[in-house]
Amino acid sequence: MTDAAALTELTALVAPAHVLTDPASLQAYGKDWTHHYAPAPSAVVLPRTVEQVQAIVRWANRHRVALVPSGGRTGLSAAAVAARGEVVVAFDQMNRILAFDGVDRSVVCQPGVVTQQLQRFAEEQGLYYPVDFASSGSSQLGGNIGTNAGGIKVIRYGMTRNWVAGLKVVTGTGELLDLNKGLVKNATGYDLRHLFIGAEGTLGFVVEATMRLERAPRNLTAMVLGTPDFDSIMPVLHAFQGQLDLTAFEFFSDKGLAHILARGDVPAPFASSCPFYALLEFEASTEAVSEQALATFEHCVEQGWVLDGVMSQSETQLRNLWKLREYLSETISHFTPYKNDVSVTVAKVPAFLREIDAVVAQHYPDLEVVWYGHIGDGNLHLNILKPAAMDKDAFFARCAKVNQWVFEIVERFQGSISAEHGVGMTKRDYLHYSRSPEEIACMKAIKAVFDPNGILNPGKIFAPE
Ligand code: S2G
Ligand code: ZN
Repeated sequence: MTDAAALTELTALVAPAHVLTDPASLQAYGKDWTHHYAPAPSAVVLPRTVEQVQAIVRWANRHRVALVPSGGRTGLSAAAVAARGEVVVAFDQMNRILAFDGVDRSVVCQPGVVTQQLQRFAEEQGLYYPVDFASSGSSQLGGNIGTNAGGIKVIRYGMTRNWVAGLKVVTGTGELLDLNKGLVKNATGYDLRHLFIGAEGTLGFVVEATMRLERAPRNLTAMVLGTPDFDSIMPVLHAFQGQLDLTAFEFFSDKGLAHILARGDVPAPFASSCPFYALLEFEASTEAVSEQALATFEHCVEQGWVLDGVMSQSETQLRNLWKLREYLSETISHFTPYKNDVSVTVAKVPAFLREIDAVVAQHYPDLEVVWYGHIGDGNLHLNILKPAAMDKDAFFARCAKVNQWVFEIVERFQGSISAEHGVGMTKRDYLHYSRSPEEIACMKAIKAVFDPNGILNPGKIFAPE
């Protein structure tokens, strides 16, 4: 817990109104979208400048106070949860777009810029910021960079990492590093920016990011295709990838679709009901491309991989088809789902899916399992829904038991126990299934370089020593 004298000193570093200790603020700022840990910070501080962030980090070193970075609080691994009296450093007041360069197609942003704010700014310049996911309306760039956020366009545009041209970070000793400065080419030793991207605020806090933008896509068109089983989905991916430059390839199960249709505000893609659905997207830049897409659809039907399908004919229909996938996370959230976010190389997906599905069916015969994810990237989201009558802790304990079987399969397939949601606290006990002891030792050595007193987001990625 942070003592009164230290808090008085902290308050002097920022505007008094920017240190919060009331219970409502502690609850609101001390959490993310996970439900595993009760938020319990001792204070929340909202810096407005880089210099204030540096002063806060130096203050934390003097008083040995742990700091937890907080952005849009949409994280899914408890990486931004303050559960042990830490001080939350919330970047909501650092939310401005500082500069734009049309020649470099670069935007200089503060960490509190909301993802959707950057997407809209790019559109206003006739350009495109191509990292997108369900929470983009509230997630912040600093958090996207801290977790190397992925989402629904990775198959064509990659992860957040691919779009960071420059990064200013404040390290655990309070020093400011200005990394890569927006350069396209810079072969001058280690590219340190990539250490901080995906480090979940454990090596340094992002205080400014130079993001690259892409040309705007032309006439995006989506198809939703009903498939008879898991095994048919990957041949559909390969058939379409052989003919089109896909911007997305997602999947979801019939259970996922049922929850979406139960909302009553999203139309069904077509009349028939199928066990699984693929959602793919491409630029119908010419009539020939659209005809190729339809021909490939016919081929997939002939092969028995597809039972039914629809292609968007308008912007509205494109958006409605995407709602079938993008609304899933929010729609099932009130079932307090136990979430797994795993990945393997795309070639291994069919065999991997078969094994995981068998283990899940064996251990959760009585629980509802909802499958969806970015299957074109080899990334699957496995959500186990909590029955209303089941106690949350008992439910999480039961699901955690199954983790060992799920993660043993992930390890055997040389996959990742966390494809895009990060490690945080929810996955730190399983890190060894995807990272070797030597790798973990190197990561801890790097942590000691940038945060020698261990005040930056301790207990995240690695269990407390
Ligand atoms: C998705 C969002 C969070 C989740 O929908 O792709 O990454 O797993 C997820 O519900
Ligand atoms: Zn996802």
